[in-house]
Formats: sequence, structure tokens, C-alpha cells
Amino acid sequence: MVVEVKPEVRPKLGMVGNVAGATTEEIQHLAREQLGRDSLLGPYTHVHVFWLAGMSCDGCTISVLGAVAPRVEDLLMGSLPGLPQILLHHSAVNVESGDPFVEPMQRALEGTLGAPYVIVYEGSVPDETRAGDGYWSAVGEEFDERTGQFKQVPSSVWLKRLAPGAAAVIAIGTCATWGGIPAAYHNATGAMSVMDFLGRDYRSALGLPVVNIPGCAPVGDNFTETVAAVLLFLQGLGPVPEFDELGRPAWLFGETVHRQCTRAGYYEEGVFAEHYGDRECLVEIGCWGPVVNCNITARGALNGLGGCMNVGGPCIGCTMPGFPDKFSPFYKAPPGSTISGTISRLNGSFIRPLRRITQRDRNRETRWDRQRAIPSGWGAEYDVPIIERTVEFFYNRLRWRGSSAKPE
Ligand code: FSX
Repeated sequence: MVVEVKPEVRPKLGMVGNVAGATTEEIQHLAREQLGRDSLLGPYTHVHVFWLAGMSCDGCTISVLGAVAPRVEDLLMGSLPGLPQILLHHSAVNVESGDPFVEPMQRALEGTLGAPYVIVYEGSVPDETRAGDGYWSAVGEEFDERTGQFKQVPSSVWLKRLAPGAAAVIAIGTCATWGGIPAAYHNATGAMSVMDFLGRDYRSALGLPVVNIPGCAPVGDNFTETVAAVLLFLQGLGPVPEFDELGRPAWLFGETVHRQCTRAGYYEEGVFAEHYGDRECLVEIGCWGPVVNCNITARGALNGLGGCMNVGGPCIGCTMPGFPDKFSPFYKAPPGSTISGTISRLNGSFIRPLRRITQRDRNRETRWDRQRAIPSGWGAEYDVPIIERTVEFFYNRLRWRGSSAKPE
């Protein structure tokens, strides 16, 4: 049964349960005034951020809430020098709901916001034409003249409306940057990335194409750091942040997982993990790190800690445009690793014994060598095979060659 509701008689429910009695924006304004933290270094005291959610698991939100460099709290309080305060409109964080939540987006469309705004989009953009009378993901409601009912507004509609006037559109997480899991083979929603949805000609009001910060879930610090860089640019205090050909912050995604991996040394010596929990290189149990652009091995997942390979998880390529289909099935050695692994094993079988000899020598004090004895409480015996002593003799001759300094 269709119940007709006139727009003007619709009850205002948006502040129900909001014990603060104010919107998050009002609370943030108050905090800024009371703390006297207006940025004196740029033209903007504050910038609105509209966080829209498409097809996602909310993991991006959770990651960002845990960021430490910089922290979300500092961005929201405007306490970082030069940066404007961020007025965040986020359905999982704000205290208001319903119409009061949607109202700032309307102001942005009308041009009465009084400050620039940035769109952050989490999750992939579904094809709402496939949703029939329903919707895949939406924010707020609008009166539909056609049906005489209020109808949910798809977040993709908000994205389309708000993107042209935004200072920047930032796609966070692999779902938003490349489509991700919701766009995998056989999906029903026709999900796609934000940049595919907005098209190749899209540019923000500042002239930026979509900024992409991938990861499923992304490293929270990668996001907050990029936002800070974009805001510094907006304030006229920083250069245009450098992005790569896929719209990723170039300084964060320029290296592969493997190059920064704590296990890369094992690969170089041709030693591979056979079981989960082994400490060696994970390539042969399904790690794609040598070809994946991601900084999680260097930065960790949260506050410098964790991160897939650091805690024993093979890289499944979650930051890459081909994820997940081109990295499936997960936890199976990539075919290319047969060639590189064999070469690495051959190299390692030669290099490892030589390094062991050098290492054993460096593990002895020169005094022990002179006395040919180890006066140690640990009971180690001085036992250097003649072959090792010979190798070391020539190695040390080479080491000192060309140097004016000499051993005694
Ligand atoms: Fe996607 Fe965000 Fe993967 Fe989740 O919400 S990037 S499903 S871990 O985190 O959009």
C-alpha cells in the first residue's frame, strides 16, 4: 500500500536521540571559537568534508579513526599549524541524523556553505539502475513527486551533484579507488570505482582528478597525511601534492611491498616459508608483494605496528586496480614466482655459505683470533676450520687493499 505523505507535514526526526542538542558542525564551531585555534596562516579557517559511503564494509572509516600521523582528532580540532579545521559530515561519526545531517550538503549545492568542501567517498559506486524500486546505498531522503513518497537518495547521486563544486574528491579504500570486492566477478550491483563513475574528464573545482588512496582497508595514516597535503595546497602553503599516473599519492605508493618488507632478505637468499607462521619470505605461500605498490610493510597498519607481511600474512594485492580478481585464488603461489623463486634459490645457494663464513669471522673479537682461544663464560670453543681461515685471509687482504690504514 502506498501512503502519501506531503513534504511539509513530514516529522523532523533528525535530532531524536541526540543528547548533545546540536549538530556536530555546531559543536565543532564552538570548540574552535573557545580554543581560539583559527589558522592564521591561510585564507580558510575551516573546510567541510562530506564523507559518502557506497558499497563498503566501513573498514576505511575504522582505519582512519586509528590514524596517528596526523590524527583525526587534530584535523577536527584544527590544531595543526596552517591547516584549516575540518568540519566532518560522516554518517557513522556525527551526532545528528536525518534532515539536519543532509542539510549541509544542500547548502553546498546552493553555494551557501561559506567555506570550501572536499568529498571523501568510501566504498564502490553501484549501478543504481539495477536496484529496481530499492537502492544499494543511500544518504537521506527526498520527496518524490512521481510516487508521492519520500525516497532514499543514492550516495552516487550526491557524488554526482557535489563533485563539480568540490575542492577535491578523494576516493578512500580499494572499493572506491578501483571497485574492489563489490566489483568482483559475478557481482550483482555493477559496482565501479569513483573515477570510473565520474569519467575521464572529471576535474574538481581546484582542477584535480579524483585522488586515490587504495587499500582494503587502507592505511589510515596514508589518508590523513594526504588530506593534510591537499589542505596545505588549498591554503596556499604547500605545493600541489605529487600523484602518480593512477592518482595515488606518489610518495606513499612508489615502492613495492617487497622492497620494504622485513622478509625481503630471505627472498634474496632464496629461503622461503612453507607454512603459515614461518618467518621466511612468503612468496611461495601466496605473497604478491614483489609486484604490489603499497607501503604497509614500512608504515605498519596502526601506529607503526602490524601490517600484513609484518605479522605473517601474504600480500593479496589489495591496493592494486586488479584486486581481487587478478590476485585470486588467494594464498596460492603466483605463477611467476616459480621462475623468480628458482633463480633466487640458485643465487642463495651460492651466496649463503659465503656470507656464513664472513659472519662467523665477524662474530669473533680480533683478540680471540690473536690468542686462538675464546675466554668466554659461555664456553664457546675457538674452532675455525683451515678452509675458513684461508678464505678470510684473502678476504681481509682484499678489504684493506688501497687503504693507507692497516691492521696491526
Ligand atoms: Fe572497501 Fe572500505 Fe575493503 Fe572495507 O569500507 S576497501 S571492503 S576493507 O574498508 O571500502
